[in-house]
Amino acid sequence: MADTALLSLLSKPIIGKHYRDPAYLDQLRCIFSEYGYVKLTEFFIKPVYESLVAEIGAIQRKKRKRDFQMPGYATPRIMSVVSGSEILESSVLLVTLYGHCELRKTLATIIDHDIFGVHHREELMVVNLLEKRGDTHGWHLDDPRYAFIAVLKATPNDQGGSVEYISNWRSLCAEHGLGAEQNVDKGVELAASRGMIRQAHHKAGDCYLLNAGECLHRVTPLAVDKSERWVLNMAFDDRMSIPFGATADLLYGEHP
Ligand SMILES: O=C(O)CCC(=O)C(=O)O
Ligand SMILES: [Fe+2]
Repeated sequence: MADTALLSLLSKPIIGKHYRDPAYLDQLRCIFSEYGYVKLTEFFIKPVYESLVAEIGAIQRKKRKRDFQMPGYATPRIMSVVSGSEILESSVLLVTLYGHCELRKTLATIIDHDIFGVHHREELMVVNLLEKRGDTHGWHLDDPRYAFIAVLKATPNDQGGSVEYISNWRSLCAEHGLGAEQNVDKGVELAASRGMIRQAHHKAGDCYLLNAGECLHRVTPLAVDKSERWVLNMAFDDRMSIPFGATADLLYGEHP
């Protein structure tokens, strides 16, 4: 994107004006505080969203395929990824958006806490692509607490690619003596038997905010051939610096 076009795009409001309505923000804050998840519809104004789609379309050419079982969680990662470091090297738009004051202020209002960007080159911002039947981003927690996700390509409602999440996962595990990041299948079964797994589906253009450090979450396997789901995940935290596990490097780091 040319510098002048970028400047003119990002010097005006970038987020839909309903996100400046205190009553609406308050409603979103309540939902997020109760569930750890809130859908943000028509979040970016159209020209910003369209530039985002074009930018991710270009960036996705750098994707790397992944197909493995994540150690610890013991859940599948069958997907393609573009890491934070690749995005940092190639997209002024995304880097500028990540630090954008209006974006951070709006998210902080919904989270009800100041937020910081994260200092992990691979994990501060990533692109995840599900591209064929069976592709899935299995159950996990993120290292940073808050994931702001923009959905750029989506599947129809009944064809997989839905987000499932378990609110208060860490407390559930603590209550039952389960490791929150180890062999999560048992805890997921327990949550399922108690009706604690929530599901959300998103169409292209939807965004959502997740307390990804507390809610175990996954994206269900794509159910049909020739379907695609693309997301951009921007990570934030209310702590200035945070500990990182090995999972982000395994998924996004440079290895064959
Ligand atoms: O694709 C999604 O909606 C979730 C992405 C996610 O969980 C992640 O990037 O850690
Ligand atoms: Fe995640």
